[in-house]
Amino acid sequence: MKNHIIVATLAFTLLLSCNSDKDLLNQLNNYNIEMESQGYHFGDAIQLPKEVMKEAQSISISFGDKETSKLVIDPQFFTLGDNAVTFNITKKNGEVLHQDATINVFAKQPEQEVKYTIVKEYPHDANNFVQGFQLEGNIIYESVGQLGMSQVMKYTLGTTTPSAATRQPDEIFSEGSTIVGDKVYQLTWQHKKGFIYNKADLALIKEFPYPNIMGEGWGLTYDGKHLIASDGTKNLYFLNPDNPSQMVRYISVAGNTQAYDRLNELEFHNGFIYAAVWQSPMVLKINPNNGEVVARFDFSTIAQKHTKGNDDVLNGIAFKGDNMLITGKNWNTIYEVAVQ
Ligand SMILES: [Ca+2]
Repeated sequence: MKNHIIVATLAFTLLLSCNSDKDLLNQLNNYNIEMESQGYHFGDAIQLPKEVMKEAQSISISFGDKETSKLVIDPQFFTLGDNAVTFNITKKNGEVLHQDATINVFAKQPEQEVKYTIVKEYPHDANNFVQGFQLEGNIIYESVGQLGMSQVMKYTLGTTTPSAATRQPDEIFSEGSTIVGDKVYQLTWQHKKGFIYNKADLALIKEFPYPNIMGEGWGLTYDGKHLIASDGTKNLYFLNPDNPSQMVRYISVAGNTQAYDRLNELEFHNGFIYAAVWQSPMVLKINPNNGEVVARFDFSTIAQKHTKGNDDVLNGIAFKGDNMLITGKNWNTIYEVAVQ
């Protein structure tokens, strides 16, 4: 009889403990879900529910290979945008509970919504699945994607016939491109390598492997010092043009109320990075120092005319003086827009 009581008591205690662990994790989960939409800013304290704090001997947050016991949004550990973390809660009885969460860190200032007017329209070859797009003088340099159709080309704005073009092998899917001095650099999607061409005739000079951190190649631009590449995440990578396999630094991108990822075609202009967002009619203007989105262009009225499915999306940004040129994958038009 006595044994039965002991067993029953133990089972009951275990059950209580399990229930309280479950409650604790539920509390933490509700809090994390609420904070995911609200987001944090750098320097904010992470104020976990008091029920969690009361039960905890210590709490740490781990991020893959990094771990901190400071409950503060410290830029040493967190990046702008979404951060996949695990909360590790050591209870007073020594038991350790874990819970995964997404912590969003947002930009301090709201994005400015920029108005624009269409100044002029130019033809764009609707066969071109545009992945890289830049204007120099009156010449468009364009990288065209799709297997079996990938190439780099140049043509005069207002025409669609290339004055030079170089095809890639059939297995290559071309991505972003940019001009650096007398060369053109071009990324590939999943081959983890890029090409360098002679700008004058687009003759291939050499290839280079990506730095390991880049999963794929998406967009590419040049700020006068570094190549800036996107890989479909929230990150932009600054590469040394003399050795593009070397990453100098990277930034993560976010706005004031939302994280952005799938950053695609890029353009550097007057101290800011402009980025298309894959499958969105939005162009972001990004501070290259910290990744904060300072302004946003909503091109949905233009994109609606051309986007019928998932592929034919806005993806070309160039500048003609201070006017922006925009086009998209398989669009038949390049738009010159004056922005405020
Ligand atoms: Ca561009």
